[in-house]
Amino acid sequence: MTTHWILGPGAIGRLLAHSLSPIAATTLVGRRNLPVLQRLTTMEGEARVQHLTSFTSIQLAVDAPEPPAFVHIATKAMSAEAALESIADSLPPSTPLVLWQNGFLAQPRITQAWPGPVLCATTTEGAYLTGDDGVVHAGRGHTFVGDLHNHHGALAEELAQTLTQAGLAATKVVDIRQRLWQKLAVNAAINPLVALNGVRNGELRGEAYAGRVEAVVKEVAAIMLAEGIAPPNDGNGEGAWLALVWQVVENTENNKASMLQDVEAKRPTERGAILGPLIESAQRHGLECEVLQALDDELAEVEASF
Ligand code: KPL
Repeated sequence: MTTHWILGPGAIGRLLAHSLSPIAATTLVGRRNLPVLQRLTTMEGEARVQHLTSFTSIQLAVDAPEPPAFVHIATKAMSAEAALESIADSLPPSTPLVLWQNGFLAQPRITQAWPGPVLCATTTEGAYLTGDDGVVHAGRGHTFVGDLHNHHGALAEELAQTLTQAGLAATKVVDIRQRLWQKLAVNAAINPLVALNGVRNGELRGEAYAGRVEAVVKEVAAIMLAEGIAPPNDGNGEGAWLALVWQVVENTENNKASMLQDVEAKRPTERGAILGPLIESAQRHGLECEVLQALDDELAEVEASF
């Protein structure tokens, strides 16, 4: 049995742990211990209770269990590097990491800093927590796995097969950088606006917000072009990006986006991982980013008030 450590027992982390544990030795690693008996509510509405091992990073350092085959980092983007740091002394530096973050902040930094292989995963699986001992698998999606420099294709294939066997359909890809930026582009057009205005995704179609969505997409499309990120669905420039954004808004019209959930819970948002790389890229390429900068400033103000 291969061993997987899952750092960050949030919704995706616990969904991963529940899915992998019948086929692999799985350990959740967090800042505190969780109840040993954990409940997964499946897509079919079935409740499945499993015994999941959880450790704190301090316990890992003391107990020195056998090194894992994979370490999944499933924290929020802003916490990924600190989370890795907290267990780095318990890991051989050749250990493969799998990064599950949104945006494009942790991925390039950790890929550069970590001596072993670093895979990135982007997923459309939907899950939410129901307290310390429960997670609901709310939407079946697909996961794409690859590494930023395409040096670890065999490992990405092995992981994709393992995830698929665990019930989370996954595919190895050679364009994970493109996919991460595409997701970031969509997130940038939806998340800040809904978080700042306290509305569900579908409301962005209304008169009050649609123009602002278009203004964000205009800046984002120019940045994507400069970054060499192909427009979605073999489309053309700004129009293709806008069409994708409206498609996602429609598909997720009743969603409370993750950034809105963060603001409501007075948690730091992922603006640094979503707006940050876009603003940095715009500045590097001499492109306009006033709209993105204004959203980032407004979110910074909101966070400062927590
Ligand atoms: O991924 C999302 C999020 O909530 O972070 C979107 C696409 C905005 C859907 O809610």
